[in-house]
Formats: sequence, structure tokens, C-alpha cells
Amino acid sequence: MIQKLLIANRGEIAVRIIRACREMGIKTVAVYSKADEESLHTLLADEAICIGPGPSKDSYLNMEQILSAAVVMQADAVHPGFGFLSENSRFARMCGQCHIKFVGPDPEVISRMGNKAEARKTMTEAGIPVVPGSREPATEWQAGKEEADRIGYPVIVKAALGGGGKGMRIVRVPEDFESQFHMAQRETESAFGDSSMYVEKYIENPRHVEFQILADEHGNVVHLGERDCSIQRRHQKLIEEAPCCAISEELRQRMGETAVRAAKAAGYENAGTIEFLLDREGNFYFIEMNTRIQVEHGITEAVTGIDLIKEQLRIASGLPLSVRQEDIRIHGHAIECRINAEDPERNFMPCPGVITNLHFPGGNGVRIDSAVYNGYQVPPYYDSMILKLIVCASDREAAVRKMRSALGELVIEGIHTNLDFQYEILCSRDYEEGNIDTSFIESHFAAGAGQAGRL
Ligand code: MV4
Repeated sequence: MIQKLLIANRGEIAVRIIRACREMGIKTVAVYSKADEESLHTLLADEAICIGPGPSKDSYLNMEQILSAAVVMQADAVHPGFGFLSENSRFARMCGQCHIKFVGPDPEVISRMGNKAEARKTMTEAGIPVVPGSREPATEWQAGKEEADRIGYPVIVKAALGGGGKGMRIVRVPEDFESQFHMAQRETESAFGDSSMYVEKYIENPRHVEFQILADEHGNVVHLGERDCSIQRRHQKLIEEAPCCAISEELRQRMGETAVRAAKAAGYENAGTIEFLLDREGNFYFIEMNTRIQVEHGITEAVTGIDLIKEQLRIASGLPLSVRQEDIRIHGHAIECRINAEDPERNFMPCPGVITNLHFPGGNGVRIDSAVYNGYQVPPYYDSMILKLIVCASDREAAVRKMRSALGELVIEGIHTNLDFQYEILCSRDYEEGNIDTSFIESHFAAGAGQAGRL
């Protein structure tokens, strides 16, 4: 069993991991930047070690510094959380070379799934339904155009190393292909230092539905149902829910079984997510696999009762999964709202600063994952997400009502947040009725803006 875990992250996910370790009797080491000396993860861990100045590239992305800290502090495992180094295969490999267990899949799997064109190929060969599109990545527009003409328009050109919306262009007519391909490719080169692209049929306004899976090193693979993550703004998720209200029990079984087969085809170990697009006709297509614990894991925990971080630590320790597929049941409905330190009135610009007054909602079925406290200074260097509000109730309608009530009780003063924007979404007719897809924010708010830009 892991004795001492170094958490290569900050903020609420570092706190979430520390809590799981405390319950499991695992000692914790926090790493922190100069800007995080007073952060909750630094204060809560058993031990803490400074790894550099505020900017991420000098601290939370500094692999040598983090591994030196792990060696010096005698940690036997590293949990990368999400973001930062969580999907960096080189970091995972370096951990192995230092005889430190990386809490996640093998470096080869991280790298294979990190290349979305290669992931497509792996899944196609395993008989997993993928969006019609490229069999091979293309670096020349002519090769991409041949694929596009074959599948038919509209198509979407994507970066092989992309994900998260960078290096992506929708092409509606053949005449635009060459210029759109080059635009996507230029963005890809500057963001990833790579020019490898692929083409897919463009699915109009799908739902983004992802399945949580767990795989141990003994060959057991299970799925924990799905999350609907369709409410996004500029590829940043805002609200997630579990289960997806557009999926029947029969479809859930088919998609879940597909997700398990996908994880097996990838040679997967630990917690992972299989992303699908779901169209109006109920067709689903694999798009990507995420090889990390995700921000929205808490809603899956709420409806399954399974602690995903504890499962990750069990798996990394070589233990079998604590659950079998037939024991996993989805109970009720959970919703998560991401609260960000940003100003919806100023195009969602990040707004760091000091929190001068803070009040959390509570009650039955309300969970807050956060690392902020009254008087805390939100540093300017990192992601603007400061709090996740998760509610769980017997059904979707009850969960929506509980979320409205909880958002109404939540008080964060001193900094701008998207709290009111979230409340507005929760009160909209289409959200209430479950009429959501990936175009929701664009179609309900002009240019994805807040009240200032309302249609
Ligand atoms: C798509 C798609 C439609 N068809 N792929 C966006 C993020 C990345 N994880 C995958 N994404 C999409 N992939 C196919 N074949 C729609 C999206 C998508 C999207 C695309 C362009 C502009 C905004 C979008 C918002 C959500 C999803």
C-alpha cells in the first residue's frame, strides 16, 4: 500500500486528495509555489515543500523540481490531480524512473490517448463507434480534403494533439476547406509545436456525454455511468450533471459496455473517462479519452456512492477494485456548478483578489469542494475555478431546485464571480426542461456573454 503520497497540484483537487488520504491513513506531502504559501492545500497536508515562484511553468509544471521534492520527502507515489502534469507522459515516465508510483495509467497509454488521431485509430480497430472521418492524420491540406470529400460536409478539422477546442475549425463547404485547414493548422503549430491534423464529420449540436471508468491491474474494468457536460462556454465546462436525462437505461448499458471495451482496447489502468458525442437520434460516437481524474468526478461519486480518489489510490497500490459492475447502481440525480473568479460583464475576464466575505450553503445533498476561505487571496497565476458546488437529490427536478437554493445561499464577496450567471442558467426554461446541447450558452447568451450581452 502507498505510505506517503505527494500531490503534484494545488487548490480544491489537492485538498480533495488530502482528505481521501487522511481517511485511508496515507501520509501527504503538498508542493506549493511562492504564491500558495497560505493556500489550504499547503496548510492541510502533513508536510509541505516549496517548489518555486508563482508562475505555473516555474512550479506546478516543473517536473525536475517536483520529483526532487518527492525523493527528498520520501514519497512513494505521486497524484497529479487534473491540469498541470496530469496527462504528461514524460512526467509519468520520470516518476517510474525514480521508483515512484504515478497515480494514473502507464506513460505509453497517456501518450497514445493524448494523440487524438491515434486514439481514434485504436478505437476504430477495436470496433468502437467513432465519428466518421480520417483513418490517418494529415499534415497536407490535400490529404485532409480527400477525406472531407469522402465523408461529406460539414466536417470539423482537429489537431491530433488537441482537445479542449484549440486548433479546431468547422468547414461547411468544400471551397472553404483549404483556408480553414490552414487556420486550424497554424493554431495547432503555435499551441502544440505539431502540424498533424485529422478530419471528422461535424455533428450538429450534439450532447457531450462522458463515461467514467475504473480499471485495476488485475484486468477488472467497470463503468460508473455517464455525465452530461453539454453546458460549456468556449470549451470550458460550466455545469455538469449525472445521469444524462436523454439516455434510456438500454442506451446507458450499450454506451457503458462500449466505454469498458474502449478502456480495455487502450490497455487502461486507473480512473479514466471516455468522451462521446450523442446526437438527437441517439447515435453515439467516441471522440476522446481523458487519462486523468476530472473536475466533475464529484457528481459521479454523488450518484454511485463510490469515492473515485480512494479507488485511484487502491488501484495504484495494486489492490483490486472495491466494486463489481453488478454492484454499481445510479441513485438520484446530481448537478455541479463551477464557480469561477471571473467577470461575466467583462467577457469572463479572470478576476483575482481578496475574498472579504464568504458563506457556504449546506444541508442534505449539498457538497462544496473548494480551497478558498474568508480572507483568502486568489492568486493571478492559475485557473480561475475557485469552487465546485455539487447537489444531489432524488430526481432531476429536485436537483435543479436544490441547486437554485444552494446558489442563492452562496455568498462570495470581494471578487467578481460567475455565480449570478450560473443562477440565470439554472432558472432558464430550456435548462429546467433538459433541452441542452453544446450550443446552449451561445444560443441563450449573445456571444456567450453575461447579462450585458443577453439576447
Ligand atoms: C466535435 C463536435 C462536432 N462534431 N466533433 C469540442 C471540444 C472537443 N473535446 C470536441 N469538441 C467538439 N467536437 C465532431 N465530429 C463538436 C464539438 C464541440 C464544439 C465544436 C466547435 C465549437 C464549439 C463546440 C462546443 C462543444 C463541442
